[in-house]
Amino acid sequence: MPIHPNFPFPLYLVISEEACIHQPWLQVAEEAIYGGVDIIQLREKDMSYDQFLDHAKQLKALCDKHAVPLIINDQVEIAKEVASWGIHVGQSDTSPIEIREKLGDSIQIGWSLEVLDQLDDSQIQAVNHLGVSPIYQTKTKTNTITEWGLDGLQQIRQLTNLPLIAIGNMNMDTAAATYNAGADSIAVVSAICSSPNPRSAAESLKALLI
Ligand code: TZP
Ligand code: MG
Repeated sequence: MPIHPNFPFPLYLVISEEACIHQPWLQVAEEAIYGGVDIIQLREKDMSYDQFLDHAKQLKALCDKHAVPLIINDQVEIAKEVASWGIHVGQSDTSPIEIREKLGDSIQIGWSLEVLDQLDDSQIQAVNHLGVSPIYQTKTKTNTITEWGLDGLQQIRQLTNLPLIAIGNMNMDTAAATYNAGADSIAVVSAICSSPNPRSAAESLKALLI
C-alpha cells in the first residue's frame, strides 16, 4: 500500500497497562517506538479518570520526546488536557461532531466503523480516519458487531477516501495481507504488548508494512 498522505502511520500501537504483561507499560511504549511504531493510542477501560490522566501525561511526554503522535481513547477531557494529536471514539462514545465542537479543528478524530451504514451517517463529516473494527475476532475486545475480514475492508475502501485503520487480531500472520488489501494502518494490542520483546515484535511487524 502506498502511504496515505493524511495518515502516514503504518504501524499503530494501542496500549493499556493491563495488556503489558512482561514489562511496565511505559517501557513497552518506548521499546515499541524504538522498534518502529508510528503512532500510539492510550486505551484504558478500567481506570479512574485521574489515573488515566496521569498515564496520558506520561505517555504524551514520551511521545513528544520521540515525535510520535498520541491518540486518546474515549475521554474528550483528557485529550483536551494533554493536547493529544488525536482522539478515538466508538459508536457509543461522545460523537465526532460534539468532539469537533468542543476541541476545534486541529484534533484528529478517529471513529470505529461497525456497520456499513455508518459511512452515510452525518457524523462522518467530523471524522478524520476510521477504525475498521474488528478485521478479525480477538480476545482483546469481544463486544464487537461485524467481523469485517479482508472483503469488508475492501468494500469500505471502495466507499470512502478516509484513512482506514485495521484492528482486531493483527499479527505476523495477518498484518501483511490486511495492509495489502487496502488498510492505511495496522493497529495492534497484544502482538506488541504481550510480547516478551516489544521492540523486536514492532520491528518484525513494521518490516511487513512496505
Ligand atoms: N477494537 C477492535 S478490536 C480491538 C479493539 C480495541 C482489540 C485489538 O486487540 P488485538 O490484541 O490486537 O487483537
Ligand atoms: Mg470507545
